[in-house]
Amino acid sequence: MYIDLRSDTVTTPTSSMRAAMAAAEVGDDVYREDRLVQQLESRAAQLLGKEAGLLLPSGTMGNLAAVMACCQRGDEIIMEDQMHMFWYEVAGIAALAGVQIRTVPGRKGAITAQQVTEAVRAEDIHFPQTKMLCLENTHNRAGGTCMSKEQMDQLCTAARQAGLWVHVDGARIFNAAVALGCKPADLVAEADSVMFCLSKGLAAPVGSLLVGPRAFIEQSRKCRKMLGGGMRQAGVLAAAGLISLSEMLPRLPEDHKTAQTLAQGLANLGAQVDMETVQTNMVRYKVPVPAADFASQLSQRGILAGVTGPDSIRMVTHYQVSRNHIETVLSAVSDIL
Ligand code: TLP
Repeated sequence: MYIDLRSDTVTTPTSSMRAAMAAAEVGDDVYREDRLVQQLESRAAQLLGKEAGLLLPSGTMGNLAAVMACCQRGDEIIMEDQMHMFWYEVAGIAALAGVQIRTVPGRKGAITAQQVTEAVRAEDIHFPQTKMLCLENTHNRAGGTCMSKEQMDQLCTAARQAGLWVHVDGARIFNAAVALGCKPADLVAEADSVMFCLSKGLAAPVGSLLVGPRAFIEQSRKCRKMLGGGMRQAGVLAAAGLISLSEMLPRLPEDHKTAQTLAQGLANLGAQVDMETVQTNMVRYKVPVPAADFASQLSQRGILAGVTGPDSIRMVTHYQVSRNHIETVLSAVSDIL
């Protein structure tokens, strides 16, 4: 068995999830007859203080459905230039929604209200219309960093003044809330819609939720269908998702502690870690050897890490990574470096 630190997406369902999945009573969710899906959607909405929720197969589809529900083809949306929606969603926003992304440079994943105001297009025959501001919390490429409630609120105020919709890619929003010591609903109180993933640190096998106002969610439901994401007996997935929220969410602080121990240890061994960015369950760092060689030497020792650049590595902690595993990882890194 490998110690797999490539991502928290690698987590496998817990035994209580498997039992709940086996026992799940299901219906056809396109006919809106799956009670477990409905239960999960309303629980998700309630946790984030929004009216309604929608279960989707992936975070990528959740973000895309949100953009499609809000924008017309030819519209423009604003986001920080390292966001997942810009880097890793196969340009679906351009190719499928027909929407242009306007990027703004950030600092550790955050942009300022002034940058938002300046990026909004004026009324001009030549310009697209700005429709949306997208934010990412926690921020993946910045190393799992959090934007505080104050930062989020300021950005939402600037967006609202310009008549923009605010969508949060909150794939790991509960990690952010834990790290900030803030209620998840408070953190996103001023945002219009939020996507979060069950299939990352929350360990469900499949699934993401989009939450927001009821009319928006109904529009997103149509977009999900158009994208081929209408699911039938999805209650087997919702059963696992409900356990993600009840059993896995409260243990996220453990992953943050393991990530701290890992990051400190790596820094002591000469890896270049910006400790300021180690706020949740991710550790991004640079190594003084080619990252691909480093990762392959780790894998020979039974450890998997993500190669994120010529000299950059990402490690993500999750419920299948224990304190003992971290010791094993640090001793392997010590051997290699
Ligand atoms: N992130 C994955 C990879 O795609 C990079 C990972 O291993 O971290 N938003 C954010 C912030 C994400 O980190 C991810 C997945 C998504 C959206 C997309 O979710 P899925 O994989 O469910 O489409």
